[in-house]
Order: sequence, then structure tokens, then C-alpha cells
Amino acid sequence: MSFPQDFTWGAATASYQIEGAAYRAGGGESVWDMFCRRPEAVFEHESGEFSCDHYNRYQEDVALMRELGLQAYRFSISWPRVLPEGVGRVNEAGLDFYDRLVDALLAANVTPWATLFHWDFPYDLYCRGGWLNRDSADWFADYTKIIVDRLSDRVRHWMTLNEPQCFIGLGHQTGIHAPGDKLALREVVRAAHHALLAHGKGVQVLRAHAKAAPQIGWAPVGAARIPATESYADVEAARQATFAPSGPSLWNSAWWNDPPFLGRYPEDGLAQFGDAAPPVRPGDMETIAQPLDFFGCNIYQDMTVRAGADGKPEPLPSPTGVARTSFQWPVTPDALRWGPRFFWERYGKPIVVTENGLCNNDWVALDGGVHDPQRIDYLRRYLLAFERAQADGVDIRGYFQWSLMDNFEWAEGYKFRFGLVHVDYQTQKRTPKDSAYWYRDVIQSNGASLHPPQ
Ligand code: IFM
Repeated sequence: MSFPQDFTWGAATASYQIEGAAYRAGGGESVWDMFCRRPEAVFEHESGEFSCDHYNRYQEDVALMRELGLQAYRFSISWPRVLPEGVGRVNEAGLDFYDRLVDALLAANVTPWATLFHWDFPYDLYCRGGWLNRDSADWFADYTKIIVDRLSDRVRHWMTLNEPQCFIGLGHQTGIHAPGDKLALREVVRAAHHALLAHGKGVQVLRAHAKAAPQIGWAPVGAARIPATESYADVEAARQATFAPSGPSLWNSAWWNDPPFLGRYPEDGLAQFGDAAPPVRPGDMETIAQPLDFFGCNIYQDMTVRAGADGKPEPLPSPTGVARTSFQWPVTPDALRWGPRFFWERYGKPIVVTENGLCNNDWVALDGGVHDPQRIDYLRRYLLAFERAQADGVDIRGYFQWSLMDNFEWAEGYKFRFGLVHVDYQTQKRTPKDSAYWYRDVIQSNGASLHPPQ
């Protein structure tokens, strides 16, 4: 087995998590700046105000990417850094930053993959109703146009939204992420519909205005289910469970992906949501269902199911003492085999894993290195499972490790470290971890080094 010859190996980050606050450089505030001010919202009252100071240190960071042999870098653009009020006035310094970043990446032979929205929604637009306001889709399209006009001569790979399950579900339903709202299901579904419309309108803008032929996808949570065995019944049960409605939550792969890829909401989801149905107007589903080039998915963990006596999916509890990350997420490498397979079968688009990685409590050892054998083992297991997906017939095109460097982990502050590169937040010193060099070998060998020598 091996990865395809033109497979893309990269690493990912997001603006609010690494750059340092947009408002300190002429940009505006985002809902995350607002959320971090709220008492008890974020671990140790931390915020992304300084974070990795990537805004000022991007050249050093691009040099690291080159040293590590990354072929591609997935970053996100901070909407309020470019448009301080979310619409209207452009902060040229903000746009210039992404311009310079893209040039630096290309000079280092690292292909830029840009995400238009990774959660730092403009504060001023939140005050105008945020995602609950149907205009949010047009605000997003206008913002996209500005980015596309400026970067699309050099950026060819685009993702619209990152993990709508989180910024809508955690941000507007459970309230544990910004903006911290706890809305009733009807409003959550409404906000979700507007996010889907924003995605569709963003794709339309990209297709109409991109100067270099674009490759467009998006990056939802790749929530799937792993079959307990490879029996036909268990695989079928896992497939069914992957696309089944998820009760009163939107943590649901069909709800989010059927509209953009199939042009409709899933019937069983609509039935379950009842009165809380999305406010679909004529033409909305056509707007949402723009042709896409790849299916991006962020996959860290999944649950296992088997076929019950009636053939229906039956969840299995995690085995006692199962390996867990610092987040307490179970380590389930097969998520990277079955998730891509089920998404490929249902949506028929090439799969790019837009995020996958391990959070740990890494530190700099007395010898000056950062030794993270668990991350190496985790990545190796997951990548072998992803390679297995290809053997199952899935068209796999790329893999982005989350994350290039340690960063602000949202409500968890800085307590978890996901990076290939360790960041000392006091000195801003970057130290590549053992896993970074290990990943360099994986990239250089196009995955062959994952297999032990015979
Ligand atoms: O850090 C996040 C990222 O912003 C979105 N996907 C999951 C990562 C780890 O929690």
C-alpha cells in the first residue's frame, strides 16, 4: 500500500489561534475577543490576544514549514482583521498581511490552502444579529470577494467554513464557545441555515472571480461511526449511524453535508426537528449546493457501533482504560479509515483530511528537545488507517496535521498542545518536537516510512 503520487502533505492552523489579536493591528474585534472577556468562559481567562504572535513572526514560521518539508499549509483569514466592522471599510494592513504570507509560502515552496472562516466572526456583525440574520450570507459573500480579488492569483485551494458544527453548535446552542449563546433549537437551525447559505454564496464568488482556477471544498467535523467488525451487518450499521439525525443537536454529518453535496436536507433530520425546520426560501438549496472539488473533513475520534439484534446500530462503550488524549478524547485510529470511506461513498468527492492530530502536555526537556512519542504513535496509527481507506477504494488526496504549532485552544486556553512545533508563550521561542522531524520523514517518503522495515 502507498499514498497516491500527487498526495498533499500539510499542516493547519487558524487565525485567532495563532496570529495575536486583529484589533491590535488596525482590525476589529471578533466574537472570540468578546467571549474571552466573559468571566469563567475560558480556562485561566486566557485569550488569543498575543497567542503565537504569528502576525509578526510569520516569516520565521514559514521558514520552519520549509525546514519541516511541508508541501502545503492550511491557514485561515481573520474576517475582522480585513474588515474591522465586518463589512465596508477595509483594513489594508490586514489584507497586506495575508498577501505577504502567501508570497512567503510560495517562495518557500509551500502551497497555500486558505480557509475563509475559522470562527473569528466580526463582533460588529454579531451586534447586528450575527448568523441569525439572513444578511450574514451576503456579508460573508462580500468579504469573500475582497479576499478573492486580492489572493486568488496565487491561492488556488480554498475552504469556505471550518467546522460549522462547532461555531453554530458550541457557539449558539451549548454556549461553550463564542459567542456563548444558548439558543432554542429553532434559532440554532436558523443560524445553521444561514451558515450554509454563506458557504454557497462564498463558493459562487470564488467560481465567478478567482483569477487562477480554484479547488474548493469546506472543512466540517468529519463525524462518523466505526464498525465493531468488518462484517456486512456492522459496516451497514456504522454507515447508517454516521448519517442518522443526532437528536436535538446539530452534531450530524448528513444535516451539514447533504445540503451542499446533495442539494437537500435529510428527510429524517427534518422530521426530527419538526417545528424547528430551517427557514428555506425558494432558491436557497440551489444556492447552497454549489459544485465542490473535494470533501474536507476534520477527524480526531469517533464512536464504535455494531449491528444490534434488529440490525439497527448499537453504540459500544469505549473499552475500560482506552488510550485518551489530554482532551480525554479516545484514540480511535479507525476513524480515519471509515469516516473518509462513508463520506466518499455518499458524496463522491475526493477526500482531504483537513485536520487530525493529538493534544498532549508537551514541554521542553532538559536536553532542549521536545519528546512526544505519543504523538508519533498516534499519527502513525491514524495515517495507516487513512492509507487503508485508499486500499478500500477511497479517493484520498491530502492530509493536514493539526497543528503546525501549539496555539490557543479556544475555551481550553493554552492548556493543551496540539503542535508539531512547541511554542514558549513567554519568549515566543519555537522548538520543533520529535514528531515534527518524524513527520518530515513521512512527507519525504510519501508515507513509506510509516511501515516498519521488512
Ligand atoms: O483547535 C481546534 C480547531 O480550531 C478546530 N478543530 C479541532 C481543533 C482541536 O480541538
